[in-house]
Amino acid sequence: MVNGQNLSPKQLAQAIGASESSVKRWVDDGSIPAFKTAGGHRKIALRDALAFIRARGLNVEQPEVLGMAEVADWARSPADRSSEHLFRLLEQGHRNRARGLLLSLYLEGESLAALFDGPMREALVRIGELWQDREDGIFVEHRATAICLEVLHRLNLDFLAVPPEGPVAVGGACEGDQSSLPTLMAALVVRAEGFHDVNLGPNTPADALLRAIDRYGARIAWWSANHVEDRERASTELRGLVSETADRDVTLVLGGRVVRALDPPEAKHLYVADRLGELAALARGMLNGARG
Ligand code: B12
Repeated sequence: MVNGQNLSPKQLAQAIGASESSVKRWVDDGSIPAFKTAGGHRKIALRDALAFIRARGLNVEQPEVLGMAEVADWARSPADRSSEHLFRLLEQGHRNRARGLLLSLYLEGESLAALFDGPMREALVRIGELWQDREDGIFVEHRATAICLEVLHRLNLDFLAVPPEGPVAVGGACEGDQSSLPTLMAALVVRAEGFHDVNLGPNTPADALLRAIDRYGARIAWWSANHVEDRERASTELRGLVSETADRDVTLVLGGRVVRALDPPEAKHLYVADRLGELAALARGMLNGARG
């Protein structure tokens, strides 16, 4: 089991079924970032070990060693990883198995955007249909959301390092919108591309987003609109946000199920997206442009 989120070469070797000397060699040639303890022992941060596993497409034989016991069933045998299966696990409240399925897809190298736009979104669409004809639909929806949040928090806190430097992306869900999943997903997606993310969460007024853009000198601001109380008011707020940001060095990325209904204006610095994959591509493009 991991100690303080750091692994010894021996532990990583055990997890991936490799020899300890191979792992030490990868550390020494720089393939795996590592540091040395006061006693001179090599240590590997869990998130660096996971990045290495994902990048090389390595098989994880003992996920328990990485503190991911819930992945074990999926890692050891070919199992059903479809959105349909995830839906059933979420619907029945099997939190460990649902977490295991999603985290095993992540370990196998699936991009975050693909994970979120694909199985997670698809399973939640099905969950969202339940309340119409089932008495327990709302309870099931809340429980499924909580399980998905657990996965996102795990990715957030344990698996994805926030780059200490680099461009900043800020964002949130619009005022009146209680959704916490899409805006947290957007934060993780831009972070995975190398941005320092600041997620303001659900129910964020445009004015607060504007302040965050200025405070951080943000290059990207994402805004997710999934529910609005008053469409006209939200549309006016959105127009204000677009015009206020026109002369700042920021790209506004709008998404969410009701965003197009708010009739966003045309603007050079504005991008309206249907999927998080588009946000990932835009963030990647901006960083490549900055490097090139
Ligand atoms: C979970 C959920 C809730 C939870 C949210 C909890 C939380 N902490 O997040 C709670 C219980 C609060 C909730 C409440 C309500 N909900 Co609700 N909810 C859902 C559910 C099941 C999943 C939403 C979700 O998070 N999906 C996961 C994300 C990842 O997928 P997504 O939202 O589709 O977003 C994708 C894209 O839009 C895009 N995207 C989204 N944002 C952004 C931002 C950027 C920048 C980019 C690039 C892309 C992007 O990428 C995402 C991934 O592909 C949906 C079902 C569904 N079909 O979506 C219903 C659903 C959205 N809810 C619905 C309703 C009606 C409501 C309520 C009005 C119910 C009520 N009467 O109170 C309230 C509104 C609350 C409010 N003020 O916000 C309806 C909306 C119907 C409609 N006509 O639009 C739905 C569709 C259920 C249904 N089938 O009827 N809900």
